[in-house]
Amino acid sequence: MSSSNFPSKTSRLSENYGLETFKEMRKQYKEMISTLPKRESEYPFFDSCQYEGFWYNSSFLESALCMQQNFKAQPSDIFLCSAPKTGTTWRNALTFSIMTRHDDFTNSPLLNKLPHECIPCLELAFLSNPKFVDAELPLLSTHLPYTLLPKSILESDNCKIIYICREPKDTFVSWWHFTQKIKAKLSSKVSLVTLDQAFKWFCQGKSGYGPYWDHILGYWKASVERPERVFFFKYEDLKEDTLGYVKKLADFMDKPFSKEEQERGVPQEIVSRCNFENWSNLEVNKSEKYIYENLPGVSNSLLFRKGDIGDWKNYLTKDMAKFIDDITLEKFKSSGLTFASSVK
Ligand code: PAP
Repeated sequence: MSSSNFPSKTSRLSENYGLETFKEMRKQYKEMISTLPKRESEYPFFDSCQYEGFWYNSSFLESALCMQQNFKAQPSDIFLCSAPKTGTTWRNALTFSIMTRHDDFTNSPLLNKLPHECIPCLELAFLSNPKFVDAELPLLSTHLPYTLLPKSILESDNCKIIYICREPKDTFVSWWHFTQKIKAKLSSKVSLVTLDQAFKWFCQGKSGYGPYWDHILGYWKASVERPERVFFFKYEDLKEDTLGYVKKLADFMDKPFSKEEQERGVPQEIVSRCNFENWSNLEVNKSEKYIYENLPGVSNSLLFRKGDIGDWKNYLTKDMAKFIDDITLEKFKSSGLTFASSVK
């Protein structure tokens, strides 16, 4: 990737940041986190705890709290935010491709790495190596709810947020499959979570980074208040008009396609490279390699399942669907936000 395309920058870590301070900070947060309400986690290797209304894996929360103090957003930064299983991988591949389109695609890191590895995830970077957030490209990703983003992002007049969300029933089904597969991979001795149990957790708001509806609402409200800073869109709309959204994303990122690029079909090229069929068939995306050292069981291939809209119909009873739809209607009433399949 050529560095000339991006502004030279100072570190995104606070001046007084050092490994010792970081270790000390984590120790203090660990103690605080040990006092929080807990529940059995859908992931076999983490505790789940509740903090300021949202459920987190304890280690991610520890890291998110350290980041709140130490992460300094830069004016040109773009934060790719989403709840899990809502289209993170696809949105990240598209935005990364838009941002790096002037480089030769045959050398693109996306051909050998997941978008997750090309774009630092805030809470995971702080868990393993905080210096990852000093990546050259001004793209960073996170599953954190709006309220837990570092203050330097919330208070910035410049940096931008791109948030993708997905219809709640499909998000639930995707999440359930994902967590089941991780458990199955890790050990045949780990008991799997039934669909009914997972459904109960999800509806009670206890899925990772949940309540899912509150996660969406935080970013939705921010996008209504500051549309020039927060771009909010839905997985379903991206599927329906991928080309239109690639252009809208490029405009929002201040990287609009020139007339000449449009004539050469550059936006179409990005759409077709990142579509589910092409993307999921890359060797790297079929790999059983684990994405993160500290997330055992999460292999690249797990991020690609079907990529369909309405797959919930294959798993949920009518009553279950109505139950989720009722929550969606209640939570989003008077917000102006709707999902087609939840509207009665
Ligand atoms: P993450 O939170 O673990 O990063 P995320 O990428 O947000 O996961 O969501 C995974 C979903 O996006 C999967 O949906 P499914 O379980 O219903 O199939 C996955 O298949 C889908 N997905 C991944 N890549 C693409 C793509 N290029 N186009 C459309 N959907 C995709």
